[in-house]
Amino acid sequence: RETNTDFVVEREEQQQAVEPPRQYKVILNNDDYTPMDFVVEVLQKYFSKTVEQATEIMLSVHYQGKGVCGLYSMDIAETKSMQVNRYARENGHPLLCSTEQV
Ligand code: TYC
Repeated sequence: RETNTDFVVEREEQQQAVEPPRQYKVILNNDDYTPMDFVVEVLQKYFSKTVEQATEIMLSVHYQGKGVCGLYSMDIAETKSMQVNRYARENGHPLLCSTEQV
């Protein structure tokens, strides 16, 4: 018969085994050719940024070399990165989007 104490020990073991989901940064990299307006459009379209937020991130990438668009689980981060790279290529721009584990 399961005693109340057994139940508590079992719950503690379960809780120790639960790890927080890993997060991944989606990164935009600077280049010399992608138009600033296109980068702002990408940040609004794929990362739900306002035009003001998107402009701030775009300028930070332009001056610092790269910048974070958002934090997501691995599958969402990789999907967004692939969608951005495909959209950029379809429009003839070299814009590179990548992911990094936090
Ligand atoms: N450096 C680009 C330009 O001067 C703008 C740019 C910003 C490109 C951010 C890529 O991820 C990027 N037109």
